[in-house]
Amino acid sequence: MVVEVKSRMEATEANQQRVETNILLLGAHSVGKTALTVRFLTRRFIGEYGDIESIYSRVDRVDGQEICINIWDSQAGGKSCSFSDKQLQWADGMVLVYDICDRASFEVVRQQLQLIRRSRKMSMAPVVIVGNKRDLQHRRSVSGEEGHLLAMTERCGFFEVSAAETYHGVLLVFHRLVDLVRETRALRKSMAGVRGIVRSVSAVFGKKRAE
Ligand SMILES: Nc1nc2c(ncn2[C@@H]2O[C@H](COP(=O)(O)OP(=O)(O)OP(=O)(O)O)[C@@H](O)[C@H]2O)c(=O)[nH]1
Ligand SMILES: [Mg+2]
Repeated sequence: MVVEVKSRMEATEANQQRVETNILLLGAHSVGKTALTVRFLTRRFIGEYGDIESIYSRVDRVDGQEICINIWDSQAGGKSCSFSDKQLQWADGMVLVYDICDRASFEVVRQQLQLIRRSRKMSMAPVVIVGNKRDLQHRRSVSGEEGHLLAMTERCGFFEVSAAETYHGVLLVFHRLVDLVRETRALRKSMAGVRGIVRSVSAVFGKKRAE
């Protein structure tokens, strides 16, 4: 079951102009998906989190535009890398999280990326990869370079953060993804415009040739 939680901010600031951005958080069990979500929403790190899969919302102003950021904090089944079609259909962009101390969780992100790139809707979708638990340097098993390389190869954003230690790094992750979603939407819109022009021009010239 997925619980939908609307923040107080969103409830009080109803606005027709508001743009919705749906962000899906994926990654293996215990990498810190809920910790990152809670940090972003409340600026706090609680330490232990329940196992409820939820969609949360927060309203932010980015470049003067009000954006309602909906976050689907998914629940991982063990080291499983699966996710549903429903989640893919819902998402505008994704955050793929691994734990820098857990190599298996990095492999889960790699597999999830492959599955995402193979799906029709998400093949070009914005993705940000996050190596979490940066505070645990002494237990690191995935280097920053490896994370960077994967992100570069797959055209993704990349951050290493600690949900336990800082709010700012976590804020950058979500805002970077919101930016990427906006860029993708603008690109799709301009491509649709060009396709429209091409259609009109071919209709006119096709007609002329037929006359
Ligand atoms: N040291 C450290 N611990 C963290 C950090 N982020 C999360 N944790 C801890 O890691 C454990 C798992 O965090 P969760 O946020 O519940 O992980 P999750 O990915 O949501 O796990 P599932 O919902 O079961 O898939 C908790 O004990 C957190 O306190 C971090 O940045 N540093
Ligand atoms: Mg969780």
